Amino acid sequence: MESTLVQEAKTAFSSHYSYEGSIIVRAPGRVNLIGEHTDYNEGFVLPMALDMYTVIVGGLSSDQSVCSMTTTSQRIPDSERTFQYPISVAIPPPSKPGLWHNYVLGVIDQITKQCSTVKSRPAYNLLVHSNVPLGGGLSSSASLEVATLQFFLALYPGLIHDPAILNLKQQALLCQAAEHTYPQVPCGIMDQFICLMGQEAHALLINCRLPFDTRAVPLNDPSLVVLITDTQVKHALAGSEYGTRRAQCESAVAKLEKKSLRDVTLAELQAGRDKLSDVEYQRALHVVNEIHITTQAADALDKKDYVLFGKLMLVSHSSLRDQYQVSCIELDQLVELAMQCEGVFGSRMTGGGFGGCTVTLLKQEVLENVINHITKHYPSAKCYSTKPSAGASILFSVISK
Ligand code: GAF
Repeated sequence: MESTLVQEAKTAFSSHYSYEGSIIVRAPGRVNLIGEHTDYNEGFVLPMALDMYTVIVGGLSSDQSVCSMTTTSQRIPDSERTFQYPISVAIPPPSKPGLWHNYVLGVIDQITKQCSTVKSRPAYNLLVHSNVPLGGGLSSSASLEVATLQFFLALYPGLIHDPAILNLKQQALLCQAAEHTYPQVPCGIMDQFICLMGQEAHALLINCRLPFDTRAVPLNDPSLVVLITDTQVKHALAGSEYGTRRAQCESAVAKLEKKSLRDVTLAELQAGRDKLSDVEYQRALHVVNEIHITTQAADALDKKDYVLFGKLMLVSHSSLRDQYQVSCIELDQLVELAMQCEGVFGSRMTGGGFGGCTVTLLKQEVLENVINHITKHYPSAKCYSTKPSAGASILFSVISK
């Protein structure tokens, strides 16, 4: 049976473009359980794909000369919801940062650059409909990029066989490159990987160093809940500080004369402390510890040792707050509120930081109490009880190849 989200997307497409879409694709959002700001340091991350999705419905454009994209998102001003360009011109360059269509154009730009075997790229219409909270640290951006790639895999004849994107790792790297060049966010690879490779009932331990090995970790205990709590705030710092943190890590690595922070042990970091500024030391300390506890946490989950997993979540949160300094009052408050409740194993901020969401591991039997407690003291918090889901897919396509 089709989900409500897909039905809404189909209806929105036909009412906007006055014909039925011939392709439907979707890509999930994600929550990272542990391993924050480690991906661009070649470390480990442990995310899971969510049962929240970006759906794209679309098809060939009726006049074959204009490409058009539109979104149903109410968070985007009316005047910016639709974007069009003639197929005869080159793909428009990135426009003002923050515009949603940059994510779609970035993927098209990378397909054009990387997928040389594909000659025919007809004009299209597409509509984006999503229930992944925008800017909430649940990877709405990667979810849109990955859904966009699925859409063009279905639309462009032969693209699915292009050697540049035959496997999911290549597809994730293409989407990451799109995010670097169009929205110009210097993100790591975690989000695109999990949006493509998520598995039902599993979290995914990703080794963010070539060749990017992954290990599925079962997460299907019915007595357990992964609760996401949205602060509903996004501080302005979020954009610029991400790049600053990356630069601080790179500078620390250069001074320690290593290839990446993945190669630095705690003892080496302490021995090299004099070479680093205090800020660089604190940043590196977070990364080195976080990489270590992420693999420990994956092992704990394997053994269903939720007590240890919860403790490691708290260690991660404190380090993100104190050493990496990417938390904020609202995230700290939500973690504290969750930890005041019986039956909660652990809680931490998730994603880039400076707002967005926390992730909490708790017993199913206390879920209602925990939500009541959190929303009593933080009334604007939005809570989602989630389960690990599968990665992106083409749900429907009737384009002839
Ligand atoms: C954002 C980035 F996109 C990821 O690559 C990752 O670095 C994360 O912040 C922090 O762990 O989601």
